[in-house]
Amino acid sequence: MNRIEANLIATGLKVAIVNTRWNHFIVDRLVEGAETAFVQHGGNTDDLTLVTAPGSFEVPLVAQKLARSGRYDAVVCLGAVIRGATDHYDFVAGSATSGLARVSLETGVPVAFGILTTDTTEQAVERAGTKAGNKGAEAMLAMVETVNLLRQIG
Ligand code: INI
Repeated sequence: MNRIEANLIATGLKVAIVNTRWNHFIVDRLVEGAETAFVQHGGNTDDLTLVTAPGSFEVPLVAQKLARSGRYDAVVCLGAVIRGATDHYDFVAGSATSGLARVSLETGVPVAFGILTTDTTEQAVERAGTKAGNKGAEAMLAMVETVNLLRQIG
């Protein structure tokens, strides 16, 4: 069997990060996690561009513009939609999810879904660098791997 697997070397990659002003006290931790993971894997902070959207609902549109620009190898989207905080949780979380999947498939640029969707603020904090790891770091590494994987497939 032929196998294609990618490494996690971020050297030379250019990545756009989209974050949100909504729930910034949590999302800031995700951004830190993403940046740290990028640098730990050989990336240069100067190759990261951070773009701030109002809320998770707006993230797919911003990600689409960044992906279409041709300037980035991947777009890492970071946010937090917390059920307790809104009646329209399902709509915001649902459109962010399907919007980002669409952007990735339509543009061919890897787009990470690093938007936390949780019932409580506590659960979001746990996933932003405390008890349950840092989903921003995971999203960044998933993008490094995906970019390298697509390059290997050719
Ligand atoms: N946006 C978020 O990113 N997280 C949330 O938890 C949230 N809540 O709770 O409503 C939220 N709403 C704003 C939304 O993303 C849009 O910015 C807004 O609806 C304007 O289009």
